[in-house]
Amino acid sequence: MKTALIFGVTGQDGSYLAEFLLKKKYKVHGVKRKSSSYNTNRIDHILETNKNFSLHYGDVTDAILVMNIISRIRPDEIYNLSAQSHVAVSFEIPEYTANVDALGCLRILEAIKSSNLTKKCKFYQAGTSEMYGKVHEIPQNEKTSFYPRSPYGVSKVFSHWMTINYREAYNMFACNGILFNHESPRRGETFVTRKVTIALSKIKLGLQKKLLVGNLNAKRDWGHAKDYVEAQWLILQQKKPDDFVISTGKNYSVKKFIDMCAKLLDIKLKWTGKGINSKAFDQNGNCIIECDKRYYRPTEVDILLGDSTKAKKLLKWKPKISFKELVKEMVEYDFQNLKKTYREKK
Ligand code: NAP
Ligand code: F7E
Repeated sequence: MKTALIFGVTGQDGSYLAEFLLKKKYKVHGVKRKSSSYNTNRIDHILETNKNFSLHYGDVTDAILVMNIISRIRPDEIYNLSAQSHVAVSFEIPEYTANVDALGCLRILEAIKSSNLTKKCKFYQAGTSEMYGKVHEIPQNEKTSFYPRSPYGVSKVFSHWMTINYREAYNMFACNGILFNHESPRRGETFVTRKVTIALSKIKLGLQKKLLVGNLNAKRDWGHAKDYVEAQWLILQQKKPDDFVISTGKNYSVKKFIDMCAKLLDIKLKWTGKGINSKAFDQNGNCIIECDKRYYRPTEVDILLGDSTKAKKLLKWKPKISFKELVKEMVEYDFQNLKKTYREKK
């Protein structure tokens, strides 16, 4: 029975990866942060039912804890999914973001080395398309150079190179996944996709009047988190440690995402204006979407599009869930959930 340790298990990907590994008969350990309110809602269903799943308090900003957890569990595989993962927030708390997203990875790598686990333990680092930032070429592949545009992106570049350095210096099985945006009904509520599916569902149910957004023209290569955690596992099952781009190869604008959600909810949108003056009206003539400068970033990543040819060839990986199916699943989940909560309250 293999043992896996997941940093960031309470997050979107952590929860899907834990489910995936438990199905593969792994013993799964996860690290959760101490918080004053419950933060395990994405994994409660497995915590209650699976005896091969256990949680440990920890934080990647605490080197002693990281060291203690790793040396005690001595896992076969470590997935570092922990991060302050919100790009816009990283401009507000850059030093904290670097502490978690850059130094966090280094602390884990160093703990593997100090615990004499370099031969036994494989390591996965959750890299991101945000490292491409102001893109040097379209589409982006493993050889495309980085030009990060946020403290988040810069911190992830540090972790990317640190992972490669430990691989080369200490012969570790340490790999980077360079994952493009991936979403799901478990996506954090302040990322644009989930923010839109929740807000439009509430507007449809008469629980909210308006949705305020930022840059509608940004284009993202959006996949489903379930498909992407499978790729994370596959990366660690190869003969040699390596780095892989994981993406769908198709991109859509934020505006297109909103249009698709509105259509699924039978909201007929009529757009007026351009850029920050864009507005959308519903069939009753109510303005239900506006842009607000609060949601624009000091430096934006305008367009991302991944080329996963290497993953297709070596990992035999390709996304199973289409963009259309992803949007439908997210809209249906939020609409039905909100409808139920609203009815129960009434
Ligand atoms: P997420 O939902 O924001 O989850 C982040 C996880 O990290 C949560 O479990 C969070 O714990 C934990 N965490 C935050 N600070 C920590 C700290 N100081 N010590 C230990 N754990 C900490 O992110 P996600 O969407 O699942 O993404 C997983 C990873 O992939 C992240 O590293 C992200 O940067 C990266 N990534 C994501 C995408 C994407 O599109 N989703 C694309 C590329 C790369 P709490 O629950 O307590 O906050
Ligand atoms: O923004 C624009 C925003 O916050 C997507 C993280 O998982 O994926 C994620 O980062 C786009 C950006 O995700 C709003 O300006 C417009 O262009 O959903 P997001 P992200 O920044 O792409 C990458 C791969 C990661 O690694 C990250 O961890 O949408 N946008 N209006 C908005 N974004 C937000 N959040 N809110 C808005 O109102």
